[in-house]
Amino acid sequence: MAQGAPCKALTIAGSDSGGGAGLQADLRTFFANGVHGMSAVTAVTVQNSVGVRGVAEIPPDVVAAQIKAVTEDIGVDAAKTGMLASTEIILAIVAAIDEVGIGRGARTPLVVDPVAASMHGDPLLRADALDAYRTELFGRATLVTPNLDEVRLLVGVDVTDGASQREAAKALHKLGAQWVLVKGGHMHDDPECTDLLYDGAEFTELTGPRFATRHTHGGGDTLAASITSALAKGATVPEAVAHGKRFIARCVEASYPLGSGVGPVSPLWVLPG
Ligand code: PXL
Repeated sequence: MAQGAPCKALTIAGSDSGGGAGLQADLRTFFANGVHGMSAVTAVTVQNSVGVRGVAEIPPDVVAAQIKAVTEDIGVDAAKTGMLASTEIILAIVAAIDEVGIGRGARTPLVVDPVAASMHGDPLLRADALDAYRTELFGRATLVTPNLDEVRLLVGVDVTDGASQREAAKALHKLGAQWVLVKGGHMHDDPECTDLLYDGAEFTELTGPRFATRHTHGGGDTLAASITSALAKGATVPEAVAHGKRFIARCVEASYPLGSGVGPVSPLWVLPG
């Protein structure tokens, strides 16, 4: 007997040929959270565990058409963005999500993970596209989830402790996002991973374990995708972020080596055996 369809989530992101990060991480995270995953591909990266060898951007109108195609027929309960590559792609996404009702104030919540570079430092966003994040995308975000490098690029705040993390959250909130999650995972002096959630009124610290592994490729994507999964199922933002934090901790614990470089975090622990 056919079962009812599960909740549905869309990732607007780049492909990682090595399968560690990007839309591959998003789709397996949606699956592991019991959510039907869909993708609007923004770029194809030529990549392995050592680094990014090349990037081919998808034409902006094709990115927009993917968003419209899945929204009009299948429906989207929550969406996220990852690698967006260029200003032109961001502008096409903004027009498409406005048209179909994705984003802050619309029917479908939007998580914006402002991916700027791979963990090896390879650029995944043209430098001139930061402005489109600031002026176009953040104001449409239900939640933004920058890491510390992205915080520095977007608002020029160097996060080194709790006070600067709060300052960064305030500056990011001013750019128009409804909720801000400043991830502290890269603050290596902290024996734990402390992320800060802010809605313009209240700060909430979320603390998780720090694991001694270098295999954390796709960690940011997996966190944002697990938050998006919970939003698709109807959770509030604080509930979804708390879920994401628990989920990513287990994925980092279950990470594995791959190739000669950096291996991925993994949601395989949800499966038996
Ligand atoms: O983890 C950020 C990220 C997102 N998207 C793509 C990536 C990476 C990191 O390498 O390759 C396609």
